[in-house]
Amino acid sequence: MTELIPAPRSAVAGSGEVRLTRHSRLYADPATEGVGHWLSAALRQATGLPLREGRELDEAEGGIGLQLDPGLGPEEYRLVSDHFGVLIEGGDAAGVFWGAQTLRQLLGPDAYRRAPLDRDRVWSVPYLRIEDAPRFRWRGLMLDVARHFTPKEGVLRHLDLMAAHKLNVFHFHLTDDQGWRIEIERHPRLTEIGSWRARTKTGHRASPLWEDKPHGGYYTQDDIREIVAYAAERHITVVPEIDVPGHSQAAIAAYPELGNTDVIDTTALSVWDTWGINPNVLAPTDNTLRFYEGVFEEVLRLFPSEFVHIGGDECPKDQWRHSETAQARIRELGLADEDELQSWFIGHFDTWLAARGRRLIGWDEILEGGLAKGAAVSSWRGYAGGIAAARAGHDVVMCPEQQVYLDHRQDPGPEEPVPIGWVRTLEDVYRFEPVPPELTPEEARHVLGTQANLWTEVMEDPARVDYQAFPRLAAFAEVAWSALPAPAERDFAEFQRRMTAHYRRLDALGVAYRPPAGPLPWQRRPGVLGRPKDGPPPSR
Ligand code: TNX
Repeated sequence: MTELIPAPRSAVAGSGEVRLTRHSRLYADPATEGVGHWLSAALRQATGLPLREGRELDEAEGGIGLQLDPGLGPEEYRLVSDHFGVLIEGGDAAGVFWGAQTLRQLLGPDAYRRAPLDRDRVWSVPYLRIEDAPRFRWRGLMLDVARHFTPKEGVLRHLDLMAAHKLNVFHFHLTDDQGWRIEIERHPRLTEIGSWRARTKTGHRASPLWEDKPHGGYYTQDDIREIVAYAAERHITVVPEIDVPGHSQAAIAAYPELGNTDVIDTTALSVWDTWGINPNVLAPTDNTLRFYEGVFEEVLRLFPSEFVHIGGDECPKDQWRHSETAQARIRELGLADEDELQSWFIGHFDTWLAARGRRLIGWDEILEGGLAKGAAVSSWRGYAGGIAAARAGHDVVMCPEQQVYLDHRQDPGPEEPVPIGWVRTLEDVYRFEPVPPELTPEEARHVLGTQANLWTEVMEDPARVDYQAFPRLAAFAEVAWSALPAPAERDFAEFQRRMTAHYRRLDALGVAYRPPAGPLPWQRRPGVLGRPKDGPPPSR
């Protein structure tokens, strides 16, 4: 009946349909006013209908009503379409918003367009009753804007695509060796120097090819405020990531004193132009701590999210091993080794964030050497980190690279344009289970949810990002939202049947997804850019 993605908890069909006409009104009770504005703007542009504001629910007859129902839980909604019109009720405004997304799907693919194709067409919603609520409260997407920059418009577009899939956490990977993308007023060189690199390795780091063209860009603080506000209107939380103490070469290129100056000449470093794990990490000095406290102070002013991501991944310890300054710090703190030094570094920011009412989240390496109490973990190197963290009482976001790293190829065939990483097909993603069976129900409560990650080393333009993200993000959204059975029992054929309708929505949205039959000629890249064999991702 309905071809909704993600699938709702329950949908019961009636017989008949609501027709939206020039006389249809949209009523939103005060608590859902923001959703009303979003929905009327979206539907007005797609349909050309005026959808005037109703002043009370009765006036919405033959139209659309939005209101809260205190009997429903967070993000839960009920959508009833019958002879009165369409009524969407939610436990909170977010629930009503997800109901509004469902309504858009019910109206058909052209409801996703920005101008009507035909002003005379009839818009209708079948009579039905949908009851729906998410499985997880963290339904995330990470976008790496450091390796390849996505200008602000592209970020806003990702937020729209997330909303259409009922995803609600945007993990914004803002800094890395290859670029610093957020304006920090007190440290202007971070963007003056750190946001541009002279050239870029094409494809896999072992590739012999370079693109000899500067690449860069950054978001001003006003851009960030706009992005955060735009996300909030879509009930999406933006979690910023400032990656420390590894993945920091762009920052060191801008401020050489942040690096291990007693080991290498950090003034010779520039923003990195290739991929992999970078040896040039932050020095564990007071100066570095004060510098990054300044960065985080500005970050906290811009991002109201409970969680702040501090990275913590892939921090090689060689420079610390050879640095007299780092070794002196280890001795002075009575630490056992460099792993504990990293823990101390992360622990410093955990305390610092907690004192400001925020919670730290980091990649699973932050577990090594002990983790502060309230900190949460993004489990990326498989499930193991997440299991260990949940057992130790830490909250977890499950994003194992073997399952939901969308930079990895989605077909074993030689024609796949980005032949890196493990093969993860649409079906593999559909059968991904965020809660590992090893966890007891008590431990499993620490799994806040799940997240798909879009690392962009091999995604040099927006079309390539779309290709890697879709259609797999649709399968991921269903895993994150819907109460699916165990992986082996999931009905992939039925999902694919619904995908037929969903591809039409993606078409209307202008998403350059991977076509079900494989890449088109223009979507291919020469094989030298990646490694043809299955295995761990060669981008590192
Ligand atoms: C690992 S996931 C990384 C990223 C790379 C990615 C490529 C993580 C915390 N670190 O820096 O972009 O693999 O798949």
